[in-house]
Parts: sequence; structure tokens; C-alpha cells
Amino acid sequence: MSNEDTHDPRQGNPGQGLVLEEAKPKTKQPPLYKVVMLNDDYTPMDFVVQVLQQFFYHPREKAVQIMLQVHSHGRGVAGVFPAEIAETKTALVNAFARQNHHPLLTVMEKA
Ligand code: TYC
Repeated sequence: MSNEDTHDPRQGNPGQGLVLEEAKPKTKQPPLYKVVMLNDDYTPMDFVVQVLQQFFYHPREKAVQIMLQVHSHGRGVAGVFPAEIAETKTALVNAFARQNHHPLLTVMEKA
């Protein structure tokens, strides 16, 4: 390999040699999704707190805070995750609510 093959373009390009540009890093952060919890009039507050602790690993105090945010303002963010994890959590929480005969609903939306 001649030194023209490894010519640094930052030093100018005086000859006819191949110019090797530095490759851009090819990794991308995955798109993130919010798992949003919606208010309703029937799901017990304790059940919502339990869901936030068991499915989203929030400590009890934080789970109560999120539950009260949803209760007072209509919606709140349970967590932010890559697409597949957000999809799984949304499906698991909604199924768990249905099994317990509560209307609690979570949806996902782009963060
Ligand atoms: N509004 C419900 C009640 O008064 C409590 C509740 C909170 C329900 C959050 C759903 O996502 C929810 N029992």
C-alpha cells in the first residue's frame, strides 16, 4: 500500500491517490416510546399503584405520585422504553387489568 492510499484529507489532496475519509459511527439509538397510563373512574387507586410497582419497578412513593398525576390530570407516564419493551409492558398491564376486571388502560406513544 502506497502512502497515497492512506492520505489524510485534512492534509490536502495534492496527488491522484485514494482518499480515505473517516467512517461515521453507524450505531443509532433506538426510538423510544412512552407507556402512558389513562385515568378512569373505576380502577382502584391501590391497584394502579400495585401495577406501577410490579410492572415498572417504581418504588411505592413514586408509584403513588404517578397514580395521583393520572387521577388528577387524566394521564401520566409510567415509563419510557424501546418499542418492543413498551409494547410488551402495555399488553401485559392491559391484560392484567382485564383479568382483575378493571378498565385501567395503558397506551404507547412516541417519546
Ligand atoms: N380515578 C381512579 C379512582 O378514583 C384511580 C385511577 C388512577 C384510575 C389512575 C386509573 O390510571 C388510573 N379510583
